[in-house]
Amino acid sequence: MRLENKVIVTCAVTGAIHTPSMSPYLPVTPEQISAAAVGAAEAGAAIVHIHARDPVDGRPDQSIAGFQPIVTALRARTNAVLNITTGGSPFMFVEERILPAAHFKPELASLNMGSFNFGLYPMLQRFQDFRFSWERQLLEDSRDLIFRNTFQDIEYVLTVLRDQGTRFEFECYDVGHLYNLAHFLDRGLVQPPLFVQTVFGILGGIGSHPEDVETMLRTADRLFGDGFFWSALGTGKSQMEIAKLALLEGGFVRVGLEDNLWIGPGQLARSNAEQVNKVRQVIAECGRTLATADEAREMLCLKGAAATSF
Ligand code: KMH
Ligand code: ZN
Repeated sequence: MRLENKVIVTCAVTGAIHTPSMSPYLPVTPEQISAAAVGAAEAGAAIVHIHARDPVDGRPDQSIAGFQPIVTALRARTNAVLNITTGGSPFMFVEERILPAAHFKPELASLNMGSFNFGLYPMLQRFQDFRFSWERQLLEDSRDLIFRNTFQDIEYVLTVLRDQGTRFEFECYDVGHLYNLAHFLDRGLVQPPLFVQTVFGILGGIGSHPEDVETMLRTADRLFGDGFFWSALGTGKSQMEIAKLALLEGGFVRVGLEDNLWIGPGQLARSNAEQVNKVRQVIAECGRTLATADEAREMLCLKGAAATSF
């Protein structure tokens, strides 16, 4: 792993996993999503990871029109690196998921490195009252959900976005996904330094035990040597524990309401910035400092905001 004392904090402000009835603080409209991202950047996030939603009912929306007001507002209001999702919702096909990143040509886009079961239905135990029928349905339907990211899908995203100079947040949810990334490295389809985002605690992926973190880090170290920057995200209540483990090992962190709605036991986070501020304290306790957006651009070899199409 490439070691840096500076920490790149990514904040994923809304995602496609949580639903509006789960938290009144989940950003849904373009105004809420862009305000959340600006707030996260002001709190210290160098990168904001963006999804869009239908402003009326909060459904994931991967249309160019859905992203347009968000990226336009962010370009005007923050210097943070905009990372546009190509994961979209795990229920969508890759042709739909790639649309906003192919159109807006961001500096950074997410890329999911393998297919796996994506079980959201355990959240039905915690949340029972939903304002919109699609919310319960989404959780129920995840019993039979495979988040499809075949070699062909990955190669498609890689080649379309690479030709426009977009680099990637490689999302790896299990050990095999690191090997898939190594396969694309061997084929020359991805270039170091790789920005490897290891994801812990999705039902269907690796767990969030410290040994799971160790396994992912050691495997990535063996496969990529000093050719990668490591970042980690823990879902749900594991968020800050995983962040601390990653920070102590020299990694970067991702927080945000996409992956965790909470700020403490039984206490909903009132904003994305609140989680960024919390992880900043952990960063300081670990003797590390925050990377600015421009420092993140330099480390990750990004093309710069001026070269995007928004
Ligand atoms: N919520 C993450 C675990 C993507 O946007 O490409 C999944 C994600 C996928 O971030
Ligand atoms: Zn995402």
